[in-house]
Amino acid sequence: MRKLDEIIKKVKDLPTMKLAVAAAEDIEVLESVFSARKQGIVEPILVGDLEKINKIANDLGESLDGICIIDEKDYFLAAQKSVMLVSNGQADFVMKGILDTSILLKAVLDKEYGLRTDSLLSHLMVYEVPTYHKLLFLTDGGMNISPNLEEKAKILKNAVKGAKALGLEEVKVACLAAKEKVSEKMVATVDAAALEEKGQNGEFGQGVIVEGPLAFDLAVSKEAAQIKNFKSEVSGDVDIILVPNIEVGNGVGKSLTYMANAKSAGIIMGAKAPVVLVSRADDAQSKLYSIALGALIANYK
Ligand code: COD
Repeated sequence: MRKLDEIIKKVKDLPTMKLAVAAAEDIEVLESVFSARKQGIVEPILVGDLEKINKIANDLGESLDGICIIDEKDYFLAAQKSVMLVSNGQADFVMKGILDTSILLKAVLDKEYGLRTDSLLSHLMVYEVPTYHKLLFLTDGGMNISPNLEEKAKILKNAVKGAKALGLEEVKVACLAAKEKVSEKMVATVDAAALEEKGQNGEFGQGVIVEGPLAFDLAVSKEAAQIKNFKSEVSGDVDIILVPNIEVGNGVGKSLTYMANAKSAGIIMGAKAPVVLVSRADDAQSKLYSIALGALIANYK
């Protein structure tokens, strides 16, 4: 896939998924949800301030007829109720509305009603970068702060699942570091080499090629690899970039968005259901891409 629109196209042919929206009273959140509903991608359940939801729908010229709304002004309770809709099977996945990310993540992680599994929850972004020939996954720049090797392996498994949900049969992974040689002083290089070995042992499944450590230029540019005489099966054709910590992931992602005009979709993987985690700065189209990504993964068993 080259464009995020292709995710929308793909998901339109799949069964409509029920989406619980936590604190839905936000114009761009509702605009994206209405658009996803019209395209048959989701049937929303809006949890939030009914009065504000009504007003926004009115301003957008949209009807709320046939849409289930749960009136809840408190953000913590809106997060809790939305997550519970998923854990009790009334919704297929959940989306962050106007509330703080941490409020929703804490509800998702709740031991009683949350959506925890044995795996680690992690953030996965998909970028459509004008200068790159295919969609690029980036993980984890949004949830796990400083993962150890075992956690990185779990984050990578979540990302591979996301890539396979999009239909990729062969998945090329670069484990990012500041250089290609392993240095005991740089834990990112040591972990990246260990992940490459795990990949060679088949830990991430068939058709998944993991290389590391790789600096960013070698991950995305075949020419850079040739100039540096670096032999690689993934250079210049990477699908997933696994970053060593949240700061690198956040910085790379925001650079793509603000300096390279990339479009993006974002999601939390590893829970019982996908969690659509949009940023307040995202426009309605970007939020729609994230909803479509969530619906695609919710459909993927
Ligand atoms: N996957 C599974 N379980 C987890 C995870 C995870 N990624 N993180 C925590 N847990 C479990 C723990 O094992 C524990 O049982 C419980 O949840 C609470 O753990 P804490 O105390 O470490 O977690 P919290 O509630 O203080 O914080 C969890 C957050 C995800 C909120 C925290 O890791 C965080 O703030 N991450 C960064 C989010 C962020 O600010 N992103 C910035 C860009 S959007």
